[in-house]
Amino acid sequence: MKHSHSLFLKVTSMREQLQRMRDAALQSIEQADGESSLQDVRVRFLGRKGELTGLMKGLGALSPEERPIVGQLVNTIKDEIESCLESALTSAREQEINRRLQTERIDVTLPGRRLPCGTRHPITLVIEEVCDIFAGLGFSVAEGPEIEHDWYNFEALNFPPEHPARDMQDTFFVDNNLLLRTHTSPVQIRTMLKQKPPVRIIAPGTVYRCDSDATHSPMFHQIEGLMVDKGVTFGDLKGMLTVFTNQLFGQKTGVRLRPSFFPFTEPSAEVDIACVICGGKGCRVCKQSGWLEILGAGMVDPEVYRHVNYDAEEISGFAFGMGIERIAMLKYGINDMRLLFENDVRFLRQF
Ligand code: 2NM
Repeated sequence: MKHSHSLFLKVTSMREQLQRMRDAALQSIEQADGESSLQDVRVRFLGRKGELTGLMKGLGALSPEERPIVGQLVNTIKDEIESCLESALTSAREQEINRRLQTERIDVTLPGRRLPCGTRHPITLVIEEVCDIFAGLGFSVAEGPEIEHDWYNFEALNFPPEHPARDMQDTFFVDNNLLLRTHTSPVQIRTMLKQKPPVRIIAPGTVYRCDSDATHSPMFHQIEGLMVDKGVTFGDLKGMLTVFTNQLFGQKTGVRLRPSFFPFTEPSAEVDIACVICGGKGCRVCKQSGWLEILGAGMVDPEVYRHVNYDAEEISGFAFGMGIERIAMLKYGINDMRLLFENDVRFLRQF
């Protein structure tokens, strides 16, 4: 009886202790604000060093009769705290998701931010347009080095040894036999050395001449063309260039050829178009002549064929060359060539 009375007392005191702990845990859960403070509550009561765990360690001190009674009580309260924590955690997570859905709301139908986008340089635009027109006439694009051997740039093109263009005054020399190409013609020479006729190429690119003033830049751009086959005539040249100028400047643009001279062509011609500014009446741009020179051209000289091992008795061909800066200025109404090299975005954005 004495024994059972003290058992009753001990168990009662443990039960009260456990119930206080449960009430404290449930209150903490109720007051907790969000997932992480709920995790703190879990640590405080159920963690390895938590209050309930501490009490469970005390079970060992109880008698065999007391132990199962209190043990069951501890488990019941542990389960109660745990399930209460679980449901509080679930609703805290739900609340957090709802909060984020409210505050992080985005309108996926809004237009995106535009990336700043550049424009192509007017020189590039003209090169592309000229290449496109000649692509339509069966020409393909060829390229070559900007640093050239004297032989490809002058010798093979029939420039005599004392020609003024070979002078230090006109050409940038890298050393005795190496120079910055003064035209893209060496590309045609390299192509003919590699390839038998028929040849139909255009060669766009940067070229260099020792010349710098209001109307000359030491670095500028050219497109040259070459067509070699059996039976190519001066009439083919004139026809191709007429189709070309009409496509570039408009169907009604007048075209004329004047006799000229180049070391690499014979006969040679200068090609004019009716002034695109005044329509041929005469103005400042065409110096009152009504005509603008835009191309040089001619039938390739047999001396050039000899250098590339072509048989001038078997084939014939024409070649032509034009400066891109001048065409860009005429096409877009640019009155100062320096605008093409300063790269002021306020200018470039207009194209
Ligand atoms: C021009 C004018 C006339 C030309 C000639 C050649 C080659 F390599 F075939 F001989 N290429 N380019 C040529 C002819 C260039 O530029 C005003």
